[in-house]
Amino acid sequence: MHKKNRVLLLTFRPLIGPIAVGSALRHFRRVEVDIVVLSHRERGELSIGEIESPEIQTILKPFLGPDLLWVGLTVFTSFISSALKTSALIKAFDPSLPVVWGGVHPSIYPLQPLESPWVDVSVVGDGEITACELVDACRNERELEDVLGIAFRQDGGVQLNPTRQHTRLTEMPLQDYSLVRTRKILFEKKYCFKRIISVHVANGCPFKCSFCINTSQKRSHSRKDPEQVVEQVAHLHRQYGVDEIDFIDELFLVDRSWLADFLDLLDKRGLRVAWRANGHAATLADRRNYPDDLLNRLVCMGLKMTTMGAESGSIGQLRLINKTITPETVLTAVGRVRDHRLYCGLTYLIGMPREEVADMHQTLGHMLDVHRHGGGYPFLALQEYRPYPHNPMFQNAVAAGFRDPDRLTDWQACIDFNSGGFKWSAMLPWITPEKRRVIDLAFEIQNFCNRVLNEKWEIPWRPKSYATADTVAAIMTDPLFDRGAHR
Ligand code: B12
Ligand code: SF4
Repeated sequence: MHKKNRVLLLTFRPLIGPIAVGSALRHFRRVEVDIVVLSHRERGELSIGEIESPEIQTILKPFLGPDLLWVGLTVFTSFISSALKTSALIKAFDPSLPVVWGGVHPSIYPLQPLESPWVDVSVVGDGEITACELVDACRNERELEDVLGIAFRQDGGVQLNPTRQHTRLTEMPLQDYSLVRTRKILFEKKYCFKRIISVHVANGCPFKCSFCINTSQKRSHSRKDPEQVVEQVAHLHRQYGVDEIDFIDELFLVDRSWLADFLDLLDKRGLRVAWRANGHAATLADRRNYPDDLLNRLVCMGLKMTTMGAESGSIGQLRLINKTITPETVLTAVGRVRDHRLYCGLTYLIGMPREEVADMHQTLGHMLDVHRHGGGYPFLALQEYRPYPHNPMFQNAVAAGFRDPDRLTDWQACIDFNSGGFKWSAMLPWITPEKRRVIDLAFEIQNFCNRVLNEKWEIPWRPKSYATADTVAAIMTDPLFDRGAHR
């Protein structure tokens, strides 16, 4: 009989969660781990759409075997259908092989995965230690009742165990990227750089924006020590010769004393790697507490780009979302970033429950202001608001008529990869046809502002055509906005 000593982790592209879980499993339980990406990318296409069973089967087959302890899936809401198809295929291979769902969707809605007969365990929140304890359970060394942060089926019903504390990142091993078996996806061809790899060094965020998933998940801010991060960078540099590292955690650039230690260590080890990281406009605009010397040093030590949340051009909305910035703060931060010859990304959010057409109009105007102020170089990323339970904005969404689907199949019916993941207009009752039109115009403005970088960086999803300056001027003087004159 085969000794069961392997865990298969499947994902539909996000890699960092599975790498964190897989590295912990290797380190703490010494099991074999295969991380496999079920994506069209594996045949060379950059698509985030649905993946069908025959294709899943082809990618999956070589990795299924009698030595598996359990199979885990990382599930974002938009991948529920793909995750269900995959789980069904695993159960068809071996009905007794436990299927575990972790990641964002099970963390927000822990009981929903168990509506499917193909899912055995749903993992809530951080998964490193939970995954290890699931290995213990498969080896009959622990009862599922004793594994914190899971939901599972029992006695014809479903049991939800108490929540697990957040992972102490300083106690976690180096992230082992070699566990990823489907390599084409390891490096993102992102922007103009060729071999760019995502690295995650911190959980949560010190800010408390009312719409944010970090606020929902009450993830307190914690991060690895600078020594650990520099070791990770050195390792990736050695092993893969990466061109650039993308620090994906929420606010890499905020803690000055941590950053100073990090830069000293990079310097001491002579590591010359390009990198990008997220910042916060409130910090980057603050010349006194975030002096030019520090920005200069960051640039000298390889920082190429920083992204920050602008969210809205309306002061009222910024207050409502508890963003601790004004539109002016963002312009100041953009100016400083521009002066230091850094690329700058700005994220915007549109379509929140108490956002009027006038607020949206101000956001459109702010995007154009940022574009001009940054000399045409800021890269804008506009997203439509999506409600997450357990944060203050969610209450507003519910008050405005939002009902989050309470069954997995209902979520499935909302998925639409052609409109950013979901059928937003149908789901968010406050998005009137008029607001829908403004949101579409906002995307036109975004594309207009991104034109230079879209082409320079050969962004794969860049639009085929762009609005002209005249069209943009016409948009901004559209009678649609008359009623919503700036407040
Ligand atoms: C980085 C990131 C990305 C990167 C991923 C880069 C990479 N190479 O992995 C990119 C840019 C690719 C990306 C894309 C998208 N993203 Co994204 N992304 C994030 C972000 C900022 C961090 C995720 C991350 O890696 N965290 C670090 C890891 C360690 O944490 P984690 O993923 O939560 O994993 C832990 C647990 O969840 C658990 N776990 C995870 N998987 C598993 C599996 C098992 C078996 C177990 C036991 C446990 C477990 O254990 C892990 C360790 O503790 C989050 C926001 C956030 N703060 O979560 C959004 C977020 C996850 N993304 C989101 C979305 C919507 C998307 C897109 C669909 C957007 C779009 N429309 O294109 C695409 C998906 C495309 C695709 N095919 O994947 C949403 C998900 C919403 C939802 N309800 O599912 C989030 C929450 C953003 C948001 N606020 O809306 N994303
Ligand atoms: S939106 Fe950004 S700054 Fe605000 S809580 Fe979320 S991650 Fe933090």
